[in-house]
Order: sequence, then structure tokens, then C-alpha cells
Amino acid sequence: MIKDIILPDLGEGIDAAEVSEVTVSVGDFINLDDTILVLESEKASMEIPADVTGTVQEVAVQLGDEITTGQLLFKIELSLATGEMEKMAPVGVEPGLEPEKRPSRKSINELSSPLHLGETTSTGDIFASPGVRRLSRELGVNLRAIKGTGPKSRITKNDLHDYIKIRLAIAAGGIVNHRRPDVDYSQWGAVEVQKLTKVKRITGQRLQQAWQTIPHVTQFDTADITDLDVYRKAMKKNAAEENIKVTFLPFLMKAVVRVLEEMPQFNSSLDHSGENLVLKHYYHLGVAVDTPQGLTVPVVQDVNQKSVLELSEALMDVSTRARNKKLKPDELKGGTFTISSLGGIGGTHFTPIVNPPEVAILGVSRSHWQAVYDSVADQITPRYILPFSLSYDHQVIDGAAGAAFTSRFAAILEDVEQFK
Ligand code: CAO
Repeated sequence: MIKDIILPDLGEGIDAAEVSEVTVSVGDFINLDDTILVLESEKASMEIPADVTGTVQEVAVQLGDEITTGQLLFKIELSLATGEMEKMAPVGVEPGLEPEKRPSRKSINELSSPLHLGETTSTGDIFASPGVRRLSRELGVNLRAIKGTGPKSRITKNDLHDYIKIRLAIAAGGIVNHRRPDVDYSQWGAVEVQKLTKVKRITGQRLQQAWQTIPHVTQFDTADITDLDVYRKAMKKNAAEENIKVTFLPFLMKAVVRVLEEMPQFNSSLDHSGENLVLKHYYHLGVAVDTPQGLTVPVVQDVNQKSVLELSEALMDVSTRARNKKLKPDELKGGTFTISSLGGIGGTHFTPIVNPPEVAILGVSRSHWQAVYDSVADQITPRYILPFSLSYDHQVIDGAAGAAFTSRFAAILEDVEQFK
């Protein structure tokens, strides 16, 4: 059955208005209360909601039309009874499915014809006030691109402002601080509020900046450290007599520096113009340390000139002082590459965030025993495998170089002679 939708009395003495947005097109399925038209009169902007559910058969008005009370707006084919809807369900949709779990006619249309983002896209299924709609039209912003934070995901003026700010900042290569919605979480259960430490706040800002300004790629790889484990255990036993704790980390630092010497672009920074690469001939490694105050990254200098034992001592020293808040500001500066090791805690792989102005960071996860096929001996043997990830700035480093770095790093770890 077809129903005519006519322009209702707009009240407040308004009997004519201009069509500023037609939010539905022929073939669209509309629900009761969906916005189908936005009008602007001398006095106000207003949304006209659908008073029926069904499919648009005819659109009788156009953008810019001056329309009056009682004028025909749309012809709508009213929604069919549930039984008939089931017969119309597309292939792959179970007839017994509850109506709300079944794709709407509109969403089926969207699947077959990809949505084109642009000013002319229908936004009738989006909640936004006429003022917001008008502003978005004036600024050429497609409301579909914005996530509404209001009730029923309504797009508020602040959402629109935030969206525009973000787009402008991204276009200018700048940093965006999102306005977080002020939500009362206690409406869903008990909560407590904890103040972020200064370290967490500063680190958070730096991480956000890095994440937004550096095009990250993360390369995952593994190294067979079975022989290195045996070697480390022997060294650890001897060093324990001198109260030095030898973990895997100093070996990883030595191996990293070896690769940095061979592939200098990983030990570099882009200069302020972004047109030159500054290659550093010193090897100062930042080491991420987990402290009660938050993540701290002290720098161990001249790693290429230190032995595994000297690095072990240096690590014990800086990690203890980091946790006791005893690091000097200078000890947090001048790093050329960072290692973040979660190996003492767990996990298989993770994607570390580059620590600017550096261009790459190594993330180390926990080693595990694994059955590995040895094709030469034609047998399966247990091997101790170290998973790791390398994140790098794709402005500086190509994917091929990233993969070459991780392969070379693994090869060095697998050859224990390199550490003797
Ligand atoms: N696989 C298996 N075991 C590992 C390992 C690995 N990849 N890495 C460390 N271990 C072992 C160590 O050998 C040690 O065991 P033993 O006493 O038997 O030798 C144990 O785990 C604990 O090591 P550790 O964590 O105390 O020492 P470390 O040198 O490996 O790391 C430090 C030092 C300061 C880096 C570490 O304590 C730390 O703070 N890590 C967290 C870093 C972090 O938070 N990164 C996240 C940044 S992104 O948010």
C-alpha cells in the first residue's frame, strides 16, 4: 500500500520553507521517525521525521524547493507484514531470523553498491540537529564520517568541531588532543578515579605524538637462541659471584648495535626540514623500564664499547635508579635506538611505538621451547625461540630494510661466537 507524505503544519506561523536537504532517495527503506527532509525557514531549521515505515517510491521535492504546508513530499510503500518480509529475505538470510537481526533493505543495498562519501550522501539515518546539519553542509563535511557522542549516537556541535579540528591538524601534520566525552561511568556500576602520574601523562603525550606523526610498520620475526641460552646460563652463574645479573637483554643490545653499524639508517633521525637524514656515529640505546610511576626510558651510552658484563651492570644500575626515581634528566636523552623488552613478563609479539626522534624500536617477547624440524638431520628437535618485533618509521626505512634488519639480528643471536 502506498502512502503520501505531505508537509505537516510547521507551527509558529510558518507556512513555507526551503528544502535544504533531502536525506532519502527512491528505494531507501525508512523507519518511523527517521529524518527524511531538512527544511529552513526564515525562523529556523527543522528536520521532518517519517511518520511511517516503508520504502521510498517517489521523492516529490528537490533541494532548494520552496514548499508549503500540505504539499506532497514523498510516496512511501508501507512496510509489508512480517510473513511477507520473510519471503523477501535474500539468499543466505534465514527466514526464522528475528527482524532486528536481519539486514535491512538499506543495508543490503549498501552491500551491493559501496557507499560514496560526499556531500550528497543521504544522511537520514544519522541523528544530528538541523544546526549541525547546516554547518556540516556549509563546511562540506560528510556527517557519515563523524562518530556521534550524544544520545542515540547523535552528532553534537562539539563532535563536528572536534572532527574539523582533527582533519585540520592532520592536514597540517600537527598533533590532535581529542576531547574525551564526559561520561558518568558510575551509571553502569561502581567506579573509582585515580590520578595519572606525571610520568604517565608525559609519556602518554609523547606516545600519542609519535603514533600520529610517524607512519609505523612492524616487522615480526624469531631467533633460535638455544645456544645463546646455554652460553648465558654459564655466564650468569659466574657473574652471580660478583652480584651481576646477566639476562638476555645485554646480548640483545650487543646484537642490535652490530646491525646498526651495518645498517646506519636505523641509527638516524630526520632533521627539522624532513629532507635530510642525520646518521649518528654513536650507539646510545634507550631501554624501556617498567616503574611504579610508569614507563621510563633511560639511555645506556656507547653500547658498542661495552662488554656483555658491563652492559649487565649498567642495566642493573639504570633500572634500579629508574624505579627509585633517581635518574638524572640527562640520562633520558640522546638515545639513537630503543629496546623494549617484555621477555621477563610474557607475550608472544607486540607492536612497540617508535621513540622519536629515533626511527626504529625493537620489542622483545618471552622465549619458549618449540619443536623445530631440522631438514639436514631430518628430525624434530626442541629449540629455544625468541620472538621479537621491529617497528620503524616508514618515511625513513623501507620494508625490505626492515626485514633485512630482523633477519640479520636473528642470525647474530643464533651465532654464539659473536659474543665471545
Ligand atoms: N625470554 C625468556 N626469559 C627472559 C626474556 C626473554 N625474552 N627476557 C628476560 N627473561 C628472563 C630473564 O633472563 C630473567 O630470568 P633469570 O633471572 O632466570 O635470568 C627474568 O626473565 C627477569 O628478567 P628482567 O625483566 O628482570 O630483566 P631484563 O634484563 O630482561 O629486563 C628491564 C630489564 C628493565 C628491561 C625489565 O625489567 C623491564 O622493566 N621490562 C619492561 C619494559 C616495558 O615495560 N616495556 C613496555 C614498553 S611499551 O609500553
